[in-house]
Amino acid sequence: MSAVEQSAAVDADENLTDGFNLIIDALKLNGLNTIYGVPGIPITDFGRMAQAAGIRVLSFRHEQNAGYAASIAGFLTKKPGVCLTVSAPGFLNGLTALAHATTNCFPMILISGSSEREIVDLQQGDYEEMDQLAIAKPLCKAAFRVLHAADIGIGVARAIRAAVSGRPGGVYLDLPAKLFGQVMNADAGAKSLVKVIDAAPAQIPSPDSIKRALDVLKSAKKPLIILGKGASYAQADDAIRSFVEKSGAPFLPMSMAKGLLPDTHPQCAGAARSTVLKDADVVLLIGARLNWLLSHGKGKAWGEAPKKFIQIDIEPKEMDSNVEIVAPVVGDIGSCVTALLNGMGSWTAASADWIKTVTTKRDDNIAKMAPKLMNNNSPMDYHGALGVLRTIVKERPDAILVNEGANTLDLARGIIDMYQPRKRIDVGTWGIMGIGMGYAIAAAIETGKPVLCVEGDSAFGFSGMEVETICRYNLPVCIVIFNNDGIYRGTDVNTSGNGDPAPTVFVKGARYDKMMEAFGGQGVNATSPDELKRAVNAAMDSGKPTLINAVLDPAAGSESGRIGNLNPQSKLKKK
Ligand code: ADP
Ligand code: TPW
Ligand code: MG
Repeated sequence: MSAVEQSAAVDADENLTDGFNLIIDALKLNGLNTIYGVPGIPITDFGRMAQAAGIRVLSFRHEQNAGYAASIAGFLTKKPGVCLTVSAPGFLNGLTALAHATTNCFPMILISGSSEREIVDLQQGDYEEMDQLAIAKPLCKAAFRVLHAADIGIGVARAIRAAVSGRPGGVYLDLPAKLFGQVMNADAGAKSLVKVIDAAPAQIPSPDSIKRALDVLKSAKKPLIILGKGASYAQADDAIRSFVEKSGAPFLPMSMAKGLLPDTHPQCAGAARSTVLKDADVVLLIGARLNWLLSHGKGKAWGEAPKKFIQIDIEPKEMDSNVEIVAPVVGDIGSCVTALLNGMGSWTAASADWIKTVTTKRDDNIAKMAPKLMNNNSPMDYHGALGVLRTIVKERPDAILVNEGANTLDLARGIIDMYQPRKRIDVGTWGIMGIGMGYAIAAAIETGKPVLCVEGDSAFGFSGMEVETICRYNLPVCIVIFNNDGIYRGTDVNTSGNGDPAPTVFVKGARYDKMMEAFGGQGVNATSPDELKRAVNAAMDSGKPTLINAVLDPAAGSESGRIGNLNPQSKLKKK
């Protein structure tokens, strides 16, 4: 026997542990107490053992939904959300969510079982063979593989640090099947575990960058503060609010930053978006990228007036990504905003004229919208249905709102005011369909708050099977489906004459509420705003899993909601 074999040999009397237990211990040691996943070879027993050891294991119907759940758990808690998948196909199903987490700067760890290295690397056709590590790498922030039980502690620690430090993102952790059963001395195993100290260290901005930013902000006649989902994520709510209020500047919340300060705050410019983007002279970005969602900081939406940009972000490479940033402030948002606040001294708030222009515009827009929101049409239009939901969210400000669709997304985002931080979660940077049920489940699990999902009928379809999961765990989730018979609208016709439906339309008069009833939840068919209001309130009061099929006029939507302009157009004449 060689020395290595000798040391690996197991003494019958020795106190032992194994890969299964070490992974569980490593997760628990670091406060990762929830796993979202789908069981199967080689992780079925791992799920059972994790559950027995006190980890909450949420078993989904599809890995993509489990992955989205983990990603938003990361956003809501600042701890990496954990998703657990089986090899090859399960891994690939979870990978979309890992890429989504990375794109959205949410901390997440995708843990996947994998086949044996020896067989995968020789491409000998193992069960669910795939070189998962190589495939994951370009789609996430970091990717690691653990081959020895003694390295599990380090592997999990590296995954956690990579996910939450600096700009948060998705991390892949590859665990080959053999690792789970690997045995080692229990004391040595316990010693090999790592409790990560200060996983996301504060990143203090340089004093120069703070001074520069304050000088630029002070010079502004028409300042604007844009709050992004990085600001929500940072959980620096009080500092942000104090800073915004002291500055006196109007603020514009990006979708998932709504509620950081209430949408009804006197400085909120949400309903005067085009005015503030066009006319502002100094724009301060806090945890928001100048990507497509902000028209890259240039072009028509930003008007003719020259602008100076100040940007706060933890990622230095974000600066100057689209336009020149005259005052980059690199650091974590809590530290940066606090430093700005401390440096403000006796601040002269933004000019009264500018605030008046913005609030007048905002109040006009809100007044114009008001009567539309009060209609009681049947079948419903978006405004009638959303008018009701807007009031319900106002009355229940601690509920979490999940929102996806095209018209259903754009109109709900504009109409439903949010009052508290991190209460609105939606399609994010990619405008992705399919986050709905995964987000709803994680929001209920992580926060214990009631969840209201406002879903386009198409959007819902991407994750609809998870209504069974919602019923199985008896979660306080109320799903409202804006059923307009299709993608954008239900009125398209196929001009070919072959009898197929047009590509964007679904079965007319579908009853999604019956899906919920199939699993013992509450299903309701609502045909008017009054019925919708009653059904949502009943669901929120009872906390029972509920699905409301809200019957919308199939002609109510427009192509691609608010972003129809992004569709390429054929220059040729239609035949
Ligand atoms: P939105 O879509 O709301 O505009 P983005 O996802 O584009 O927001 O931008 C979020 C930004 O916030 C990212 O550039 C990310 O690096 C940054 N960020 C995330 N967390 C922090 C933090 N704690 N401190 C500083 N910046 C952060
Ligand atoms: C993963 C493309 C954008 S919006 C949408 C699709 C399919 C559905 C819109 O219809 P819905 O809403 O939900 O019924 P409404 O109110 O306008 O009728 N695949 C993915 N992501 C995206 N964004 C698409 C496709 C898309
Ligand atoms: Mg629809």
